[in-house]
Amino acid sequence: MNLERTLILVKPDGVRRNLVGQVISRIEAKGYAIVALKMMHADRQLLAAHYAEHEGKVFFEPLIEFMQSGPIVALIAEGNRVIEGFRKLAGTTDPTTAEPGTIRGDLARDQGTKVVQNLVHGSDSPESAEREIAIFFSELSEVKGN
Ligand code: IDP
Ligand code: MG
Repeated sequence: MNLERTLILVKPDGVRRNLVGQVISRIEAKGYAIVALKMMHADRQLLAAHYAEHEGKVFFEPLIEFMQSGPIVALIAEGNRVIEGFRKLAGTTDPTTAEPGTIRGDLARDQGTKVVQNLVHGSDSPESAEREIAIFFSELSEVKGN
């Protein structure tokens, strides 16, 4: 067993296009469990922490702005090898070349924008998952006072 948790986001384009249900359906149909879920409006500070690895890249500012352009849905999915499994379900970053059958390959395309709008985020490693879950679901890891 390699039971893992991963952070998944439905980005603002996914919420705007009413694709939240389809994304969740694909996660559930694959057999992963959704163990936490919320709709929220992410602020700059949270997004800068989440995307810290991309600071300084040309698409960083457009990415942070885009991610604040509307509500997002954040969820934690759990299952054996779910980190790798959801990345496969999502497809590659560029939706133009993402394989048909994947979320990005079936439902997204290049809109010619500065930042690629590709509907979903999924953690890329156990370390990223732990870090990102702590950022988006800090209420789950807060140490309870006595
Ligand atoms: P990932 O979401 O597939 O893990 P990352 O490389 O972590 O891709 O990039 C984070 C997000 O930044 C992507 O999902 C996409 O929205 C955007 N992005 C990544 N690379 C580019 C690029 O070269 N041009 C425009 N936007 C990009
Ligand atoms: Mg990434």
